[in-house]
Amino acid sequence: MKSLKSNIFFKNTDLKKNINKISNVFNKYGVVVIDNFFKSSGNKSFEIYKKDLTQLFNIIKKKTKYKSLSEVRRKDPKLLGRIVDLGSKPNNIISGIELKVHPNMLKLSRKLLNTKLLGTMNTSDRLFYESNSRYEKQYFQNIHNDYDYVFQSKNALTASIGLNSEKCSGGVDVYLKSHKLNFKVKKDKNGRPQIQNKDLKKLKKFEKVFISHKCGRVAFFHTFTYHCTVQNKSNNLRVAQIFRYSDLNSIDLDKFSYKGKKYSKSTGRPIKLS
Ligand SMILES: O=C(O)CCC(=O)C(=O)O
Ligand SMILES: [Fe+2]
Repeated sequence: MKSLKSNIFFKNTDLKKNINKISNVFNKYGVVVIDNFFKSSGNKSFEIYKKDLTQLFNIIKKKTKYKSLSEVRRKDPKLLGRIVDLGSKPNNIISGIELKVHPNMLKLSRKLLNTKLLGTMNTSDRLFYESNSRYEKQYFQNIHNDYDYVFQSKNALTASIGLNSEKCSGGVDVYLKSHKLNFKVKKDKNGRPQIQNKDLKKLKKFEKVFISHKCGRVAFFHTFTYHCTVQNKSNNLRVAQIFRYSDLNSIDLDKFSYKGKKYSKSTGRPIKLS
């Protein structure tokens, strides 16, 4: 069978020239990848954010006894986990908001979701620094689609931005056209939605494409597209920032699971947030 892989990769110049094609590919395959996304946009947020991250970690290194982030990860993984993502949803120190609202990100997200009413929900936005250690495994997702994890709309997408400064491996495997599937999930003992073995078999028939987190590359995948992490095997850390966008016209109020929850009389908010 002929590989469909080459169809999903674009260059930043295509954002101007071929935006309709990009959007058709997204609808057809459930994923589209654009290299050097932020280049020549006349907006320096990407470069500035990368510099900010480096400076932040220089400060952290000064405040700890470690010489590099990889060393922090090796010797005190929980510290690094505490510092950036590895669990921080929302990010507690630095959010990358300047990239999330970069004009090209907003414009393309609107185009891909075919909406004028774009939601920029951020409870599951994340920045992560992933090493090759066994420690990482606990954060890995089995094959999943983001809809099962993320608020809030059936017409939504995840944008995953490569921010690596050093050469590394790892990234995501994405199943082309799998956004058309509709599997029912069952929660495992950790409360994570898992797809069933019989559905996994069906999914394996779809072409799987590996997408690395090359610096400046942005992968947009539909919230129903199945994918999973491929671990970084290099000694450098894989750095990626993940943002979610949605079309608020298709907002799914059931996702807020307000039913059956106890609400505070004074604030009107759920007493225990999920
Ligand atoms: O490891 C990755 O880059 C993918 C993470 C992921 O699938 C997610 O956060 O939804
Ligand atoms: Fe995901």
